[in-house]
Amino acid sequence: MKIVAAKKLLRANQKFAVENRTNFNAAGVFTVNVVGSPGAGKTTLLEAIFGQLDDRLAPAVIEGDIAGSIDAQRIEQLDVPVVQINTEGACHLDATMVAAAVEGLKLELLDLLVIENVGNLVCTAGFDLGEQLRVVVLSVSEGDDKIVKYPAIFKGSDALIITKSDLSAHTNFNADRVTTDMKRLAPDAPVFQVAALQGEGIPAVAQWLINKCKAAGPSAPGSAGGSNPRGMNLSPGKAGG
Ligand SMILES: Nc1nc2c(ncn2[C@@H]2O[C@H](COP(=O)(O)OP(=O)(O)OP(=O)(O)O)[C@@H](O)[C@H]2O)c(=O)[nH]1
Ligand SMILES: [Mg+2]
Repeated sequence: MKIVAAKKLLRANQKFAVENRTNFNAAGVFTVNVVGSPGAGKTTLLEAIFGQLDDRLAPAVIEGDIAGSIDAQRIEQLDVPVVQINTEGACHLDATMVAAAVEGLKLELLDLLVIENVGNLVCTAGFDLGEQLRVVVLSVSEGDDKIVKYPAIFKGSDALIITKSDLSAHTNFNADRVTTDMKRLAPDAPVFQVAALQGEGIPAVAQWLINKCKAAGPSAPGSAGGSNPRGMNLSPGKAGG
């Protein structure tokens, strides 16, 4: 019987993640890994953001789901290029899946590539996909104790987006507690609150993303950087969270 240690798998993933990041950098594409529980509101958030980007960024999406293409169809309706990955049981994307999906996109035409990971607060924490940013989504109906109970995914994220704030009054969710817990684990990560269906809080998130794209390198968002490298940080980033 052959036993492959988890550490070896993570090391192999890291190699592909570094390659992905190098490719994204060379193509001038800023890449964001969106993680969160099933149903936290990840796709709805993307729909709302894309609705407010106008022509300021040229986006594309990789959708990760265990099965089906419901989310990819939603993104396609916005005329945003999208590739669906079906993990067929795996509870997270890995860097090789992303590398395969990227073959279905014209990276050189893009400014922003959003990867919506499989809905999961645990498995997704350990796998660097080659992204420049990881954003974690937490909806108010999930409870305000999640940062304490699932610290790795929050600690390894560059921003927290609290979703479904329109439902707050119907829950005992304490946004101050969540913000304090997040600041303890990831002091530099901004915390946003949105009600994506209503569009509330979305302009701030969209502007933050645009600023991050701009700060990543010399290619102006909207100009789809071509072969101009953005000079992004090629360090291994978020693995092993
Ligand atoms: N009230 C309210 N409902 C929301 C909001 N955002 C999302 N929802 C609802 O929450 C449900 C799940 O939203 P999705 O965006 O599909 O969630 P997801 O995180 O992409 O789900 P998976 O991809 O399956 O993990 C849908 O019924 C949405 O309409 C919001 O801001 N307010
Ligand atoms: Mg989704």
